[in-house]
Amino acid sequence: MPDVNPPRPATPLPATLMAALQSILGPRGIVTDPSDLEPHLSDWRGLYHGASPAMLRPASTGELSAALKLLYEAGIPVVPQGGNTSMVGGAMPDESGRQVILSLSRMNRIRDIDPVDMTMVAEAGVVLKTAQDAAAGAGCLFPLSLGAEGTATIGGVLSTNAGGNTTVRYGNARELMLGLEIVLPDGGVINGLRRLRKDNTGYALRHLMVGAEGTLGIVTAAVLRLFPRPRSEAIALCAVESEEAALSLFRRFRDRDEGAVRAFEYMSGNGMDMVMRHIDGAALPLSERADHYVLVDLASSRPDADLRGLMEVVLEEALEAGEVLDAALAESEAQRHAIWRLREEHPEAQKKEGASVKNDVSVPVSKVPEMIRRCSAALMELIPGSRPVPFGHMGDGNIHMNLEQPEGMDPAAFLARSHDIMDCVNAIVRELDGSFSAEHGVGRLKPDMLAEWRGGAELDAMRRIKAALDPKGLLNPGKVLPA
Ligand code: FAD
Ligand code: 2HG
Ligand code: ZN
Repeated sequence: MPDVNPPRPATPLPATLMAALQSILGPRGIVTDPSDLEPHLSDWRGLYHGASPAMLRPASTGELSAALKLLYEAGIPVVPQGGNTSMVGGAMPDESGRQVILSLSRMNRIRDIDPVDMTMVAEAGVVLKTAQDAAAGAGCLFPLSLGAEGTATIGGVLSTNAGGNTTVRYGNARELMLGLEIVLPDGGVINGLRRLRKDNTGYALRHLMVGAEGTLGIVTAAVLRLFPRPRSEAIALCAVESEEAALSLFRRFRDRDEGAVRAFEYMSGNGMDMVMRHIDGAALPLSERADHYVLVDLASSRPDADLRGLMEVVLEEALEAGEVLDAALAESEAQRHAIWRLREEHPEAQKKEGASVKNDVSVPVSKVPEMIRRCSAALMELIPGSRPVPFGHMGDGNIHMNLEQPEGMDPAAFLARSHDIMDCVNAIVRELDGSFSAEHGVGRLKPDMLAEWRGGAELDAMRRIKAALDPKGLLNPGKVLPA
């Protein structure tokens, strides 16, 4: 459990500032009613509960720029918030009651889709699923895909450099962005909505903003890359013999046809048991329970690609080698959806099972099996009866090395051990040349880890960049950089 203080009552904004903001943003542009603010003051994991005097909802880049300029002059701290699905408390105002929330929810237009340039210009408040659907409507694909896609926004996924299920094929959010429109902390606007594949014109400020978690500037719109839509697909759920067998299966697919692998996701027996227990309609399409599973998702834009053939050949080889124990190939869209649901519902099932501690770690792909084995053993020794729930993006070396409380243990007593649990995993991940945050970011939860892992010249350079762009330290204070 993070160390936090109870929220203090919000400090109202000065009346003159309020009046000036109202004249810029209009009646729909400022929320101060406590019951309307309430959903914006707690995070998805329930780790943080903040306080805030107001939430600003600008309807345009011009409005946002003018409002931010006023707040900057008045020295008011600002916390950008998209869909509020951060796993690290990144979009939470703190307990001081002074931080204003900035929501981009009214900036939710798709400004343009160009199937020749293969680009989409989307405002920051566009929900990820809406962007995917708009791309599909134009006969294209926007490939970023994650469990929170019905709520997470374009501004949020870019600001966290989100990964998700298809990174193995298409890259993180960064790789899917060509240009950005940005509002700086003092209200300055950078119009970088260039749809260019090549653009080496000075420092790549757009890339500095991606993954900055709202500490350097506000993303207001983005040029996103589109891809040809898939016309052939094959999806299977496999029970595999071990973590090593899962990696070996990944290599078999990659060696045969690297471009065909759209997702390669690992799940443990513990996690799948929780999905079966808590998720309505979940059913295992295999003959029996296993300790390890993988979801293999192959896709191609070629209508004649024989992906089912590829799937069958590779699985046959792996069955003969004793790596795959059983496999179910989706025969219909409904079965495809049902298999993906078993994977996507892992976070929800873990939440319903009780208290858990998340470790969003990455290691070189070759070291994933060793990492899972060593962390699982160390965690069970640290807290007897606890249940490791490793799952996630094996093809990227990114496993959510989560730990569920022992059955019957007081959740608060388990969460009191959060620091020990994270330290235990991080020590092993560090030995394996990994990272303490693969895709969820640093947010409010992990600045201390950033100091420990990225100290010296690297952290110093980060601090100098922050001081140069936000000299008053008003944008998302307390996030990413340690105090
Ligand atoms: P928020 O949570 O609102 O904000 C995230 C951060 O970005 C905060 O620091 C905030 O201040 C900042 N921010 C938001 N909008 C802007 C903006 N316009 N300009 C500047 N800063 C801004 N993440 C993954 O990477 N991969 C996954 O597979 C994945 N799966 C998830 C599954 C579930 C069920 C949930 C709840 C979360 C998951 N996440 C995953 C984490 C989260 O969804 C992503 O990090 C997502 O990118 C956050 O988007 P959001 O709009 O909700 O941003
Ligand atoms: C996922 O891959 C998300 O489902 C969430 O990144 C991971 O709940 C988690 O730990
Ligand atoms: Zn993930």
